[in-house]
Amino acid sequence: MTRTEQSPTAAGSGASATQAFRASQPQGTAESTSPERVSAVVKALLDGVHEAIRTEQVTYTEFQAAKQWLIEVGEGGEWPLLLDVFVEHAVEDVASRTQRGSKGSILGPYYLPDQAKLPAEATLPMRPDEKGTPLVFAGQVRDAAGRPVSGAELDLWHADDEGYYSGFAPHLPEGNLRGVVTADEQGRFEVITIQPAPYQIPTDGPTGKLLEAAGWHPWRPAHLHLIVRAPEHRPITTQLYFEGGQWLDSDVAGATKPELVLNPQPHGDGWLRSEYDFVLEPE
Ligand code: MBD
Ligand code: FE
Repeated sequence: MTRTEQSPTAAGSGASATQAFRASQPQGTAESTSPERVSAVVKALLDGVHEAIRTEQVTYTEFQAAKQWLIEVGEGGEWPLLLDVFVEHAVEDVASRTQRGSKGSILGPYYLPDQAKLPAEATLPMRPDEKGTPLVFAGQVRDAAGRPVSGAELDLWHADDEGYYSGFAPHLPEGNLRGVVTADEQGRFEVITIQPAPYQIPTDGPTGKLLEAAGWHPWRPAHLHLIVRAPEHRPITTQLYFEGGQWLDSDVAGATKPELVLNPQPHGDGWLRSEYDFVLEPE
């Protein structure tokens, strides 16, 4: 295949993200919501839309352009991307109000379940010639009382040195830079990977077109995604960023928090090493 045929497209990653989301969902969630709840939330949402239309005196031309654009969001499979970039941080903010333990962040559209199971000291699956600064990511999982959580799982995934995620870019092998690490007796883990690049929202899809039309940049700062879980503990979905990283103060997805910034140190031979501990609260 030529480079052009292999290049990730917005429509390609959108379709994959839509498919991954569908596969992750239990059936019947909408049916179990009471009419009172649906009415309250939808009314608040519509009130917000009507208010924006009146305040900004939105014209028919603009209304029809918005309709056209929304149709394209669906056709491009970009609902997961659009919602996770612009909306999920507010849902996570609400969820985090009842969460003690380590800080969480948004899941985003590129999680895939059932990745390679790895021991406490492991290297994430990567290509033999994987580009990027090697990074050792180590730490310990403890409970609210400070006791090690033996056998906790770290489900890890991140973009490569060009900002692409395996499973959502056809040129990358399945499972690249993804893995489920099981911590040791002491809740400790030490994972070798590479430092990811910042992520750019595809500019050739409807989300990218909106960003361009609004004059907003399409970037997320470089980040690691994690779900940390253990039996009888509330799982933590989070992201870790890199001190001094570009876009850290202007994440397009609004998903950074000061507690989630790593400060990797030189570890010899051009490698970096960073430690981060997690605290899980009881379920
Ligand atoms: C990402 O990599 C991501 O983490 C989020 C939340 C949205 C788009 C791309
Ligand atoms: Fe991401």
